Amino acid sequence: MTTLFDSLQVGALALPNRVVMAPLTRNRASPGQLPNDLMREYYVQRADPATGAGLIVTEATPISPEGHGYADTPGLHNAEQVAAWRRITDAVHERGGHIVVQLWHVGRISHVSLQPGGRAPVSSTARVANAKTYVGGGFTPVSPPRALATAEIAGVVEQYRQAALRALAAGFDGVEVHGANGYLIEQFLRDSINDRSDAYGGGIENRTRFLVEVMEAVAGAIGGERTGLRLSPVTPANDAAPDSDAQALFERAVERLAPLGLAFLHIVEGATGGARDHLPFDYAALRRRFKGAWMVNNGYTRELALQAVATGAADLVAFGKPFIANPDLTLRLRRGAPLNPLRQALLYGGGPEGYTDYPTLAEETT
Ligand code: 8OZ
Repeated sequence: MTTLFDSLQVGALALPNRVVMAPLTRNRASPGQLPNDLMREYYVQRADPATGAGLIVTEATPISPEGHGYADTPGLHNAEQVAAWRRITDAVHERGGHIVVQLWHVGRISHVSLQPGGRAPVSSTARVANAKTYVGGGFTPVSPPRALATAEIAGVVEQYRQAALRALAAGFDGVEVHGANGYLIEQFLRDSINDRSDAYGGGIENRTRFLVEVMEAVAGAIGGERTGLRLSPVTPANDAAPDSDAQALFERAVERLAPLGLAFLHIVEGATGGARDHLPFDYAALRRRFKGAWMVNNGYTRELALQAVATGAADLVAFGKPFIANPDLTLRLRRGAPLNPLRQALLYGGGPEGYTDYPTLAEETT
């Protein structure tokens, strides 16, 4: 019988176990949107395959200056950032770990103070989201966006392609495209947000066009075997109101990606960080349309995760909050050891406190 602790070949990645560290925004990058030594320590603490993640998915990482929507998130849009990430990927690999970078464009979930030239954020729509963003020191309502002109969209797709190439230059094992949680890709996918009348709006073929072009560009640049995608078909995150037919939309999206041979699909089940049964959705029907590794996420306990892999319902299970509070999460799951509680107030911004100071089991017993 297959267990959570067995190895798995995922595209080009030979993973030592099936416990994945989910992408987690922590807002601890340095000025210049640069990864730093503190972030390196945090990732290395979770990289040992004997105790930590079989695969680390980094925090969401903007592909371009316009892709930022929160203070102190690390970018992947210039050479300095590539060099800074390289110091992290080298250290993770030295520890025996595997790491992919999550490629992010926030679209309208941004604030003019974070945009180049103080300009409006870009989206599929000019309608403002009823959402807040973190601008350093606190949360503030997002700014009204500007709808991308049809002729501009190819340029954004090109930003994804360039970022994927930079990911390999930075030493990552691959990428996960962030298609979830109400950000730019979902702003194109859902008919509750996308109000365009060009080839990128209207019916399902048009609304899935941007996602498909992005995935073709990324997989075309670095190979489908190094490319994954995160989707959240029913999440309400960031004012993503339900699509009128989420089942048909996401089934068609996954069907259209089949020719790319993606390494994995990462699915947030239910409301991100909330109820797993937020709205009905047939995830198994989605999976039947995908040949690669199936990664599940959202509120998985040890019992749920063991069962998901044992029954074959999932190939990989991504843990978020438990990995923040437990650098040796895999060892703890293996042993059935208790988990450290999360210190919620220390999630976003700040220094080592609530970031690199969570103890391992070994540290607790010495
Ligand atoms: C929490 C805070 C800020 C950003 C997401 C990238 O929801 C995020 C995020 C989460 O995917």
